[in-house]
Amino acid sequence: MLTRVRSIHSASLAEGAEYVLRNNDRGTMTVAAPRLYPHLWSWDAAFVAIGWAHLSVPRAITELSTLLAGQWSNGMIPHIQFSEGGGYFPGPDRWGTDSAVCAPRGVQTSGICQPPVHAIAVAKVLGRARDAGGPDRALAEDFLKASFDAWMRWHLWLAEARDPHQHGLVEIHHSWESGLDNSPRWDHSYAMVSPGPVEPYVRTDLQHVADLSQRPSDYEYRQYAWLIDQMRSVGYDDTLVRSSVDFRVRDVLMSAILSESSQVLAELGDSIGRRAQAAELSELAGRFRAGVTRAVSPVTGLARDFDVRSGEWIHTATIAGFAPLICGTNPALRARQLRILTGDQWMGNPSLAIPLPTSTSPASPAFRRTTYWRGPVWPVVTWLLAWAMHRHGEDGLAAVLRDNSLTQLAHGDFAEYYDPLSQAPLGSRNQSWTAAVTLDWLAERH
Ligand code: 9WN
Repeated sequence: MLTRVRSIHSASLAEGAEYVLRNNDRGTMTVAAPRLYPHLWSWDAAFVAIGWAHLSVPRAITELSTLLAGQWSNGMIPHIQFSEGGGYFPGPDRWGTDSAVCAPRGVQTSGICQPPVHAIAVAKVLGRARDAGGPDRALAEDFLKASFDAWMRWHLWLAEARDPHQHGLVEIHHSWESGLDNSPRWDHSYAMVSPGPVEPYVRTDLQHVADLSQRPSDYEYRQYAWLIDQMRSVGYDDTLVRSSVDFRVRDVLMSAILSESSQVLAELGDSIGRRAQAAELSELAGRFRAGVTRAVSPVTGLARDFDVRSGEWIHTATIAGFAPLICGTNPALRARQLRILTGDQWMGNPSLAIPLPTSTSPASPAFRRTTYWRGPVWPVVTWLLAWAMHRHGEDGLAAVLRDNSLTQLAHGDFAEYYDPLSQAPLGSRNQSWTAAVTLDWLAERH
């Protein structure tokens, strides 16, 4: 049985989180981090909007509107929308999306996507606005009505372009699309990506972290650049990319997020009388829920990704294995997954300083305590899990996740990720989404 670690939080933690968001605010977009990520990232923007909703509902809506300004005509919401500020590799020139038929004009974006957590943000912002009432409420209701079709097109694009044969799993073409960039769940697939000559580039990320081993390796970056060059060379055309890119994996966590977000969007649609669209979204949620449940290994009880090129399931024990807890599944599997999550291979592992879900199981040979998505705890992922727990009726575990996270965050550095054994902050500091989820958790506790 997991214990809840008592956290001493104070108004100053909320003040610190607010400072981070305001400091990273560039007017109509919040950069993901002040130096490491000086642009708007798609799934970051959703979490950031949830944070903003506690400070200003209009500002939260601006964030989501800015994000939508970058939407492609096929429905894709790109993973980066570039600000005026430079200093990030790969920047707009490397992506070269100007030549992509579907890319928007007048807004510079990358050419891939990220997990569709946005409907969750719309629902959270609306919930907050409804509580506030008055002009905030009216603004948020109007925003939902005005933006509903755009969110719907985003979900339909994922379902059609990334799951054309209806496996109930979203196919990704770069590990950046998963948001869990160098997770060991991708090692099998990257072993088959042998970069040819790539145009020269300079990594900017290494200028902003003290310990380079916390970031992906140079070889991994070469593979990342190679995949971008491959997609750019076919103009980011959905069909051509699928038939030519060297990385093709059905991502089980992204699929679970699409499923649950589609259900949330269906509920939002129902609330504004868009019944036919709501029914279509619920059906989509069911299709991806079934795909995620089918991806579970009967042996380990964890969900697996599927490598399309080799035709193999990927068994590495990462946080993605708990995808069914995000989108709901049958009661027996749910009970089994909850036992695993709270057991000694995961949150109950005696080596952990605080019982929290790590990005890779601390009992796995692939676990690296300080390397990016290979082991550290990411507060934003904990938030997503806690949100899902709450939504599916596991309020006790949701509260444990929240309180233990607030303990982890108590120092106010708002790090991108944390060493699960020592609690040392890692990666960027003053990361926007870390501040945003802190604000949401603090508000929930009041
Ligand atoms: C590449 C912004 C993003 C997050 C991702 C995280 C990291 C980018 C990078 O930062 O990725 O997209 O340069 O490493 O992995 O989840 O959205 O915070």
